[in-house]
Parts: sequence; C-alpha cells; structure tokens
Amino acid sequence: MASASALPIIARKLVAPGKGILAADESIGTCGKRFQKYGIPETPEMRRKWRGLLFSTPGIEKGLSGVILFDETIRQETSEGEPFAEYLEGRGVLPGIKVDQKTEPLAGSPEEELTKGLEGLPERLREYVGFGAKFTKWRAVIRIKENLPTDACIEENARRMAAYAKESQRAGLVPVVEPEVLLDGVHTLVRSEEVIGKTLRAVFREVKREGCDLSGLILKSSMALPGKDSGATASPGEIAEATLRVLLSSVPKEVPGILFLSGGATPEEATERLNEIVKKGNAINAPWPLTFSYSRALQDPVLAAWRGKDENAPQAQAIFAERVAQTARVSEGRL
Ligand code: 5MM
Repeated sequence: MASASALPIIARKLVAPGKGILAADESIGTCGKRFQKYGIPETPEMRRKWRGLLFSTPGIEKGLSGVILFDETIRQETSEGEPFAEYLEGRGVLPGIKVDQKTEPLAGSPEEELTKGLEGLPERLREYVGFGAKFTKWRAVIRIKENLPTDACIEENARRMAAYAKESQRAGLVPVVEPEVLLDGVHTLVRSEEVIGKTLRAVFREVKREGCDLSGLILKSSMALPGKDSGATASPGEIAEATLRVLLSSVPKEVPGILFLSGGATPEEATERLNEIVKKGNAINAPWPLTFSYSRALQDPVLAAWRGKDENAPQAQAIFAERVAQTARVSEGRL
C-alpha cells in the first residue's frame, strides 16, 4: 500500500505533462449499451477482449498516465494470462478503479440521484490495493432542469464523495472526485457555469471538512456547456472561458490537477474544447495542469472499427493509438 506521502507523487504522475487518463470503467450496463449498437455479445469474455484491445495498443503509454478500470476488469487478464492492472503498470500506465456503485433516487426529488458505494468501501479498497490499483474514482451525477439541481442533491452527493475521498486516501489510493454536471437539458452556458461552481464549492467544502489532503486528490470535471437540447451553440473559446472562470473561482490551487470528462461530446468537440481550455489556461497561468479523462471521446471510433471482430483489431488499435496521441498533444495545447 502506498504511504500517505506517496499520494501527491501518484497524483502528479496522473496529470504529467502531455498525458491524460482513459476512462474504461463503464459498468456492465453502460458497456452493454455501447456493445448493443454493433450487435457485440454482452459477455464477460467480449468485455475482456475489448478492454484487452485498448490496453495492448502499441504506443498508448506515451499519452496515457492511467486507466480507470471497472470491478470486473481489474479481476480479468490479458490473453497471455497477465492481470490487467499488472500489465498496465508494466507499461508505465497507472491502474485505477471506479469504486462508486450505482445510484438511488433522492427522497423528495425523484429525478435526482445519489451515488452509492460507501458501505463496505474500506474492505473493497484493500482488495483493490491487492490487485495493484493506485487510484480510485467516484462519480456523482447532477442534473440541470428548471428547479434542479436541489441543494439536497448537491450537498448529499458532496458529503458522500468527500467521505469516499477520505477512505481512499486512508487506503493509500489517490481519489479522483467526479461530480458530473450533465449535458442533458435546455439550460444556457451561464446556468451550466453556475451549477458547476455551486457543486464544486460544496465538494471542496466537504473534502476539507473530512480532512482530506488536497495535494493527494484529483478533480474530474464537466466543461461548462449549454444544454444539449437548448438549441444554443457556444464556441470552444466561450466554453473555455466559462470553464476556466468557474474552476478558478471554486477549485483550491493545492489540487494537483484537473481532468475533464467528455460527457457525450463527439471526439472532435472534446478535442477542440480541451485544446482551447489548455491554451487559455496556459495563457493565464492556471494553477493546475488541465487534461483529459475521456471514455466515449476516446473509445467511440475504436469500438465502431472493432465491432467485436478479431480481424478488425489491428485497424481499431491504429485508430485508438491516433486518438490517444492527438488528445495527448491537445492536453499540452499543441493542436
Ligand atoms: C461521465 O462518465 C465518465 C467519463 O466518460 P465520458 O468521457 O464518456 O463522459 C466515465 O468515467 C464514467 O464514470 C464511466 O463510464 C462509468 O459510467 P457508468 O454509468 O457505467 O457507471
């Protein structure tokens, strides 16, 4: 197990210049939805093959500092029989693990959800340390509507997230806190910025109240964006300005780095927006490295090429290698 003093070192490795994180932690249901699109059988073996294809792609270690795994995946092996976590670490890519477990409706506000996963967490963390995990991730979902999010949703999700972060640090694992403000909805860019700010302030207030070491914790955030169904568009420049403004006003500078999720944006949008955020962040000397932790924006074109067929694997890996290389360049503002 890593000592408490190792946490900031691991955290800084995760946001090393020119690198970001592959989120490959889709739960069985979410992975199933992605597979259904191409008629890929939803079996543990096909999920193992898919993750194996991604992880064994030549050259990805140049652009990936880490990979977030799902519980099933951390128990699986490469086709040569090496556990995935060991295999990744051997390639210089830190293995992480998603530790939140499904959601429950918020009492009195049925459209909102609270993330579960605190029960039995210390035991699960110990097991993941045994598998070689170096960091963990916990996601909460915040929905924007006319009267949402409620304060109760933000506050309780923030409280649970902070409790998780503290447990993770106790276990010697760097927590990645991911309060995802969803893109779904008809809201404006201004409203997205407001909700992200309110959520992040609650998260960091609770994280401090728990006594977490801010230098051994990473934030994974949404970008500030107009709602998907709002009919509004915002340029990458406007998105970058709003995103940086809200982060600067709500994230402590001691945090070693900020990752962005892609949230349903296309690979091209996710690339362009990150590029602008990083360039503008560099121009104003933002206090943190800003990089990616994408799932769909890295994986979608790869899955479309693979379609569950062994003969498509080389082509799919070539596409993945290029997506990683391009996104990594962007994370240095080098597009
Ligand atoms: C928001 O989802 C995270 C980032 O993915 P995108 O870049 O596609 O937005 C992702 O890490 C997510 O937490 C996992 O895919 C797990 O999601 P589920 O819904 O399966 O728990």
